[in-house]
Amino acid sequence: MDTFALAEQTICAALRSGIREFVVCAGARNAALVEVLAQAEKAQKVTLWRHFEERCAGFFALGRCKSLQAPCAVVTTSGTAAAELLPAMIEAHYQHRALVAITADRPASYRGTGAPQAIEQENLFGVYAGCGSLDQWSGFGPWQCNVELDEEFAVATCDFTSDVPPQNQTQKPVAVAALARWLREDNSGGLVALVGGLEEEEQEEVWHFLDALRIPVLADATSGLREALAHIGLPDGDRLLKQTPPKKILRIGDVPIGRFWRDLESSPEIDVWSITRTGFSGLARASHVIKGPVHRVVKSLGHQERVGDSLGYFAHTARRAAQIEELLEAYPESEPGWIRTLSHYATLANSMFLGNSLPIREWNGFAQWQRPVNRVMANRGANGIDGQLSTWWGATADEENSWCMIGDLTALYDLAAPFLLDQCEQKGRVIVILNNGGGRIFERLPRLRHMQAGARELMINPHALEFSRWAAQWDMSYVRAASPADLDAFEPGNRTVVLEVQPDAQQTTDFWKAWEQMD
Ligand SMILES: Cc1ncc(C[n+]2csc(CCOP(=O)(O)OP(=O)(O)O)c2C)c(N)n1
Repeated sequence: MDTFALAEQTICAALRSGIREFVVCAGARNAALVEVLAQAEKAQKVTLWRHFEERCAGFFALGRCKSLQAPCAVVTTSGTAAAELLPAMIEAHYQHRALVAITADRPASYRGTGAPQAIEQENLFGVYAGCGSLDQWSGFGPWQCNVELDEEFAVATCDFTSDVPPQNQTQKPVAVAALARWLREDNSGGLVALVGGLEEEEQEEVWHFLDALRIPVLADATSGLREALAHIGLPDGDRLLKQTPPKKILRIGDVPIGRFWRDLESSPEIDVWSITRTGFSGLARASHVIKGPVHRVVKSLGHQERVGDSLGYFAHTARRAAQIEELLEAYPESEPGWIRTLSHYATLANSMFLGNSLPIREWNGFAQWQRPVNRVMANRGANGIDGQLSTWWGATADEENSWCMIGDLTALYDLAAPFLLDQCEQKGRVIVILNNGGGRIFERLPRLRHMQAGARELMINPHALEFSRWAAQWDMSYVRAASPADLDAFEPGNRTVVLEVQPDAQQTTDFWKAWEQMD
């Protein structure tokens, strides 16, 4: 088929499958697709974003999927350009998001030849994405559409009139009888809920469900319910559960972040049920999984009788919470102390994206509990520190007052993300970089403490890089905060602000030492 006609056909199939946003990463091979998309934008059929760096573009598109609750496509040229999408496709697979890669390829005869910019692109993402024409795609989960195009093409005027919006899929009922029975059965050995990330539409139903059960809850910030469920929450929950493990765990939402979830691998006697949108059990050992939109599953469980706190965790919670408050007051410039301070400021934000590694963990443990923080997000599919800024930018592209908080290596990973800055809303946008000079999470892991100095340095990657220069390169404002008092006059502005926070290393060490000694 004529290259331009094929490009037009590809984009029309994308429109038919419900894709309305495209991130364009241009090259000679995908130029015909770019031409068709530019015409579609002019005809107001699509919104276009552009980036030169496909890894960033992939994560940005993932953020768009999250925010739109609809598909988003990245359009790449051939060769390693297409391969740069792999991390975002993996993340989309585990998050079950409709991220689509439209990869321009050289004609099939080039495969295996080593000719310039010709790689084995068909099925490039392996188990992480289906591959074929967009008419074959279910509309759920990641997908690759690989199109063989010539570089030469003649431009024609496209006709987008055949674009039909996709039919709403009918929802299948989910079988919940066994879970309903399990919830009513003997709870004398303790039933605890671990709540991972939830979609916004899932949250309210989950709140009512857990409030009725009145069981102890450990809710991640990404559930959106961390503060709203504080009345049945477990401060310092991971330690409390380790000391007194319950017989039954109900997990709701994404795979929980905390230590106790990981420890469940070695406690097969604890019975685990998961209600999850993605269907991943999140455990390598046996457990029960119900896959479906969480709010619908919870709703079909019907009215819940109060189960309560049969192991008496709540008797400890007030004291634990008070102990944590004391430590945070004693070490305000430690990393947890900073998280507490920043979590007060963040209540003014419309959203908060938390970077993997320590920021998300320390936020779960030490952010304030009194006032809910709007829309807390993260990439917890594969727990990577890559693409965090790009995902955040995509998830909040048209939103004012959006904040993110990431570690310094995480920031260094995604230095080209601000290429999208001028295409997105900047008002009130704040990038908090918790700069502790490397990957300090590895200092917190007990199993790595026996490593020798040289090896420890290899793990941590210490550095003294200046984020002010990165901010200047992209014309972002820059504020450095060495003590919480430096934030008194802090005001986000009309341009993106980089707020570099430098926790006091000694206070952080002292905080954790005192925290470990808490009983
Ligand atoms: C893509 C990717 N590479 C490597 C890792 C392993 N890893 C986990 S945390 C971390 C260090 C992160 O450092 P930083 O962003 O400074 O945060 P901190 O640990 O100091 O909170 C690394 C390298 C990962 N999760 N993802």
